[in-house]
Amino acid sequence: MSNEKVALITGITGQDGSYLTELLLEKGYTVNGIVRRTSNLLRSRIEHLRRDPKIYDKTLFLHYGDLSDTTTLRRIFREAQPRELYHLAGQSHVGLSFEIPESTCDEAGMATLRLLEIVRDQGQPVRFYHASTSEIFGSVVESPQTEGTPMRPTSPYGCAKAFATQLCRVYRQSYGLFVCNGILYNHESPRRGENFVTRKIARAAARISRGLDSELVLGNLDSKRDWGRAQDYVQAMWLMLQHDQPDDYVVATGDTHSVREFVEAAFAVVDLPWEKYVKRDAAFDRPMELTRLVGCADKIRKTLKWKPSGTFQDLVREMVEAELETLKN
Ligand code: GDR
Repeated sequence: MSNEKVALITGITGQDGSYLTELLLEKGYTVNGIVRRTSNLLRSRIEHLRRDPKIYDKTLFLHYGDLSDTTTLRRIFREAQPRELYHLAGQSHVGLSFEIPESTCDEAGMATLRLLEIVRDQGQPVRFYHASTSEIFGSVVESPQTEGTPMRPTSPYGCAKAFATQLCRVYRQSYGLFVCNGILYNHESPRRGENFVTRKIARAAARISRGLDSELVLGNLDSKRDWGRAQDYVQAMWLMLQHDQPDDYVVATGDTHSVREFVEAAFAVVDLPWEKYVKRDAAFDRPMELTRLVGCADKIRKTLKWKPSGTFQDLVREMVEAELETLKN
């Protein structure tokens, strides 16, 4: 009799994958993660778990694989026998998706199709979480956006995610698979990749305050985003797969702030005048920019009793303080 609490995560070394792994391990799951041969496991966000002999190869297993390699993916499914699949992997930088559109679309779009096909062939039912995104809404027709807002993506990444989101719906309706789209708005943490704007700002504020850098070069300061905490958002992913019905949910705070406000708040933590250090460079602008995205999370709040924690100021402080802490080492 197989253990019911077995999860498989694609993108386990990413921000969300690492927090989700911690959450599932706490809940008594056996967690399997797919990692690329090229992943730098040594400095990865799950290194503390990999070094823990009570966890690694006991309740946490890593499998080498690639999202373009169906044979290996099928082998991993056979070995791990997962009951829940969290599909988080893929190139997720919107700006970069204009420079490498083909690989972005293959990872965000086609890989989801491959996984849906594999899940469809499994002997045991597998609950499937797909990491969808607010980027599917693109040039929005309404604000705030809900699960019913039409998809009008404006980047290669957004287009691929829209394709994958709709495919998940098709597989749910056509084959009765338990597939959920988590339509997540921006979610941040000290583990955010360094080329996303919040981490870039937090890191620069900390380094400038310690005299290690002298300026911060950014793109559009007027863009507004609905920024939440990654730790809360992985909780939402898990809740979706525990519900009795598969469905799609917007996960957001409902509150927006501009990039400029993030900068102001971050430099306030280190008590420096931001105007002195921040420069603008159009090289960081995107060919098409979404200036305002804000989500309505009423459905997940009501149905799954999820809610975000903390304030925008708390999030900025947490990120800047984490950067200051790393500079001590
Ligand atoms: P986003 O996140 O594109 O919203 O996608 P990002 O942090 O990259 O950009 C947010 C906003 O900041 C503006 N900006 C800059 N962005 C970056 N990266 N670097 C800069 O120097 C800079 N200056 C200004 C951007 O133009 C944008 O308006 C994130 C990703 O995690 C996606 O994978 C995810 O799907 C969505 O959030 C929800």
